[in-house]
Amino acid sequence: MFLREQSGHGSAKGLQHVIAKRGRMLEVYHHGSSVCAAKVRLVLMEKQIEWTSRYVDLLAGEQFDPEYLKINPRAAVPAIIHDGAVLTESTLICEYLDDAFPGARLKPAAPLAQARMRLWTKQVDEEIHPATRPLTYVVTHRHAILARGEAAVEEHIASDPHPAWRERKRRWIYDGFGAPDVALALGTFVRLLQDMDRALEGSEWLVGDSYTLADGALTPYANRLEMLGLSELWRDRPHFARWFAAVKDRPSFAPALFDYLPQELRDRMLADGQRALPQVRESLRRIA
Ligand SMILES: N[C@@H](CCC(=O)N[C@@H](CS)C(=O)NCC(=O)O)C(=O)O
Repeated sequence: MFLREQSGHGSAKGLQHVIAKRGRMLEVYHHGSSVCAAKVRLVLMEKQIEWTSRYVDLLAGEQFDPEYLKINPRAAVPAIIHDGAVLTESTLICEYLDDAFPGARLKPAAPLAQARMRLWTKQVDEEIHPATRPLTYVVTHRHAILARGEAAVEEHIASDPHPAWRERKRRWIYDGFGAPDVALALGTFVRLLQDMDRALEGSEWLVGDSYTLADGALTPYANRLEMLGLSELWRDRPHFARWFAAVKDRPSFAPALFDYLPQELRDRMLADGQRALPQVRESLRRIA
């Protein structure tokens, strides 16, 4: 279970005791393939903040561990504990880290630019993140789950506490690209790429000429699209392509995106992405 890394701070006396003993350190609860957690790791790397890794293995169901649920009752990563305080929600965590720690400022100073930065991060939270899950499932996760046999598939679906999610997962796993919300998700990304390309035509980064939290927020999603074999989406988007190359060149990119991603998972995602190409192309033709 995930608390194994906290030797000497056993869970018997409860979370408050554990937090109090940890003092001023910054602990980050995260997982290698989580896009939201990668967003937070990017900020940590950009600002060169010292942090302690608390790995929550989502694939092993550690997000449902009762001790972790005390940190994030929504059973999701990332979460941080800093100076004894728990904070969840990746976008808020990123802003908090930028405000609370020295280092490069990732939030523009001007109020209007700040609002424009938040237009991007709001879109990530409200539209882009929800669209990522169906795509990731139908391109890659479903194959690994189906390979374990029918009983394991049912167990996987049943492990989700929310009935609506159970139904959606069932369709992603059994119907793949035929699941009802997949075309909608692809359409969301097609629109995103169009919006980003347009914004990047006039400036180096998403909000003006400095790298901001908006660029960091979108980076893990661009990377996920690429890993899932969806780079066709920016074949005719030269400004986006230039931005993505620049983001990849930053020293934060590789450690934030790949250091915690098990190689086997990375290879599987890339291979499944290639395998899904004909279906991706067919779906894109249908929604064009
Ligand atoms: N709005 C939340 C979303 C967090 C979220 O969905 N995290 C995913 C990983 S990216 C997760 O932990 N999922 C748990 C699961 O798959 O059961 C945030 O931005 O932090």
